[in-house]
Amino acid sequence: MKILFVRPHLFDARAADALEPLAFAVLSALTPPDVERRLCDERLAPVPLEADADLVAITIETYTARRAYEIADRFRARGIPVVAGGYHATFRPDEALAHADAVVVGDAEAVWPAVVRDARAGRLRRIYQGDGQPDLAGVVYDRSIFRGLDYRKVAAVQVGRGCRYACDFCSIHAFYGPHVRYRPPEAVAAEIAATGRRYVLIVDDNLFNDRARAAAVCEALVPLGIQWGCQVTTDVADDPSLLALMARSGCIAALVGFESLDADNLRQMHKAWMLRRQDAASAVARFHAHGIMVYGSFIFGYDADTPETMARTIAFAIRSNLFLANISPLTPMPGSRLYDRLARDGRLLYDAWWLDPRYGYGDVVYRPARMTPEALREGCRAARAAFYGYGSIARRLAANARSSAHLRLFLAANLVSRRELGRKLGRHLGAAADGAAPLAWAAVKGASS
Ligand code: B12
Ligand code: SF4
Repeated sequence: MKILFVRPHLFDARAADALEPLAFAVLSALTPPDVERRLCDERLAPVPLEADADLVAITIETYTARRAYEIADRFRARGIPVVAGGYHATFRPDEALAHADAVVVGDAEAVWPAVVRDARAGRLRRIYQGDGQPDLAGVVYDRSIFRGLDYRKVAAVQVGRGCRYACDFCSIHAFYGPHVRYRPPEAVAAEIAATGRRYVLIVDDNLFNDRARAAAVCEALVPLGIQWGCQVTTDVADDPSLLALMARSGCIAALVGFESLDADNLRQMHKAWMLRRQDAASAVARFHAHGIMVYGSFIFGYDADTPETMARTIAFAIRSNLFLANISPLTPMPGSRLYDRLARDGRLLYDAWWLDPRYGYGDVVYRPARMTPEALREGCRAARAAFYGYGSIARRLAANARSSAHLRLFLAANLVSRRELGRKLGRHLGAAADGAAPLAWAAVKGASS
């Protein structure tokens, strides 16, 4: 039996920020050894639509759904069954089933062996309900599936799943609920050591779910001599000893979800707990004091936002010498409370923006309270242009370049972000809109890097 794993991109084009998609390392480890398996990541190479396979297993995120369905349709037209999984397939299984023979809802660990067995026997079920809470202690990530693929030289590693918070807009809470699970720190350290990589991204959505566990992970990383990045909530900044331990174990950069500088917005996001903490500027200063660069995440478009609040926020991001900034218009993801609220209030501009051919990356898909959708979209564009302008990069570089490692990472990440944004903004999801272009991008346009 041959399984083709497919990781679609947002469009039929290449991406410069592709990291190893761990979902396939998990699926590969769960697949019986006599099954031939191969991963195609559309961000690196075109999908081999003519490939010989007995089963196609495709991962679907909301932004990649349109493209994933195009690819799935092509394989199914050749009589090859398709199984879908991942965030979007979990939130919209019925939609996915219009393009796939089977959908795995939730985590795959508990059901993937049954999917392979049923596919072999030619009797796939429509829905496989993953056990929401597989024990992460036993999860194996088979990285041999990435062999020969030209990913960035950064090992993506997972320490745990879930988040203790429940932000209104977040897919993580919608996917995992209130449960947080962890891998043993020594298993994480052993996996990192086996990759031989010097640079590591811990992909957890919040590494700071549990102080003792976060500290244990850092302790396990110290002997490895690696440099690593992670995602954390701002409350880490209240804990100087943990910041010091993070730095000692090689943490060089952290993505921090500030989301908004406005108290009413934070309340509406269910992030009121942040108001009891120190302000954003002093949080950034504390990370910097330990040599940890700060990648700030900001969402514009909650009800208190206006063009002025956006301008003020981006001035803060530049003045605070953030390493990177993720600046997004509020985008309701299916499954989130935000999506349901905006739908209920009749504020959505599209029924399912991720499938709508009018939607372009970075567009606003709902009616903001205090400005037009266009003003919000343009405000975000202006904010990104200001933050990733060469003047801002030079200023922020001077403040962040404490070592040659900081300097290299800062420059590479800022230049890639600047370029990727230029490529993505306004672009329609899925294959080229005119329908004339073939699905596989390589033959199409020198759009790749
Ligand atoms: C690292 C990361 C990135 C990295 C790179 C990802 C990569 N591999 O190259 C970067 C920074 C580039 C990135 C970019 C983006 N990301 Co991202 N990313 C992540 C993150 C933090 C970790 C992914 C991961 O490795 N997970 C670990 C694996 C093991 O978990 P998993 O993928 O969920 O897989 C399990 C199940 O879902 C299931 N499963 C998954 N796929 C399949 C397929 C089949 C066939 C089966 C059976 C099962 C199955 O089984 C797996 C094992 O149980 C996730 C959050 C998260 N915790 O997953 C966000 C996340 C996936 N990203 C998200 C988003 C929105 C984006 C962007 C669109 C952001 C943007 N606005 O541009 C971009 C575009 C990505 C793209 N090009 O397609 C959202 C997706 C939400 C949604 N509803 O779809 C997430 C969930 C973050 C969030 N907080 O909401 N991302
Ligand atoms: S803190 Fe981050 S990961 Fe946790 S629920 Fe909020 S946005 Fe999601």
